[in-house]
Amino acid sequence: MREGWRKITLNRPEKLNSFTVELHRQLAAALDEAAADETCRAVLLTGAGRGFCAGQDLEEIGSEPSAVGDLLREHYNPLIRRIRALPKPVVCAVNGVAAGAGANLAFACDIVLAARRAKFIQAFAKIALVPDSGGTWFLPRLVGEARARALALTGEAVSAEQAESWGMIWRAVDDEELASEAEKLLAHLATQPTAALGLIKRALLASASNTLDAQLDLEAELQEAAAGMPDYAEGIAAFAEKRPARFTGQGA
Ligand code: LHQ
Repeated sequence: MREGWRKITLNRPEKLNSFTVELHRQLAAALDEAAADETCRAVLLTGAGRGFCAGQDLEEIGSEPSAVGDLLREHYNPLIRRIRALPKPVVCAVNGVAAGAGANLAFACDIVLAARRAKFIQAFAKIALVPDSGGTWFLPRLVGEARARALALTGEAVSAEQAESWGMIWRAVDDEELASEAEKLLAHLATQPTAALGLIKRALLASASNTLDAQLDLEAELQEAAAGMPDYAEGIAAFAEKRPARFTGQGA
């Protein structure tokens, strides 16, 4: 536990941190702990070794079609939902290759930094599967239909720099600066109005399926909730007094 934030490291470096059921269980538990810990105001997700995550461990996968579907329903889908619903920022530091569900796990996070050596690969078609873990939802929204279709259908790798210039990720950084840049960002987020940031995540999630009318109503509702929180009073006071705000991150 750092000062106000937690780091979660996928740790099967010899297999490029590909997912086994065990790794899923560990990650789910770590995310739940981070969610429950009031002193944790932001989460960093990264990988050990030279890769970020190579998706499903292809040596562990069952041969039954229903086993493939069950893996998604029992582990991958809850993972993506957990990250999107976590009411605090989740930063992903993509330290190396992100393939298959590993790429889409990164896209589920709120802010993605990537080392220049990292690559994003929709590896699914190469093994005659369909992008999962939200890939067919994230990609068109992140990079538009034309690029989403080509990436999903060819499985072509996208470099970190290309990913940044396409708006697929927030920023590509030099390999040796990834850890320090990520930590700087986490240290900043850990001082911010966490409960309000949680409401921002809720609004953005809802916008994907809302009409403008419904979204305007939701914004009014969430703004009212935010304005009832102590950090709002502190933000206004700090502005008036021309000093940095000292947010607690607490809700009402
Ligand atoms: C691996 C893996 C791996 C096991 C590297 N498994 N060992 C969910 C649920 C249900 C159904 C299916 O789908 C899903 C979601 C998915 O994610 S499906 C997509 C699964 N992932 C892939 O297809 C990617 C497979 N990996 C690769 O294409 C390459 O390894 C990449 C491009 C990621 C990296 O290439 P390199 O940098 O050349 O590394 P490498 O291939 O040499 O890998 C290093 C080691 O890691 C190697 O083991 P070894 O014992 O030979 O040193 C690989 O076998 C192992 N590894 N990915 N997914």
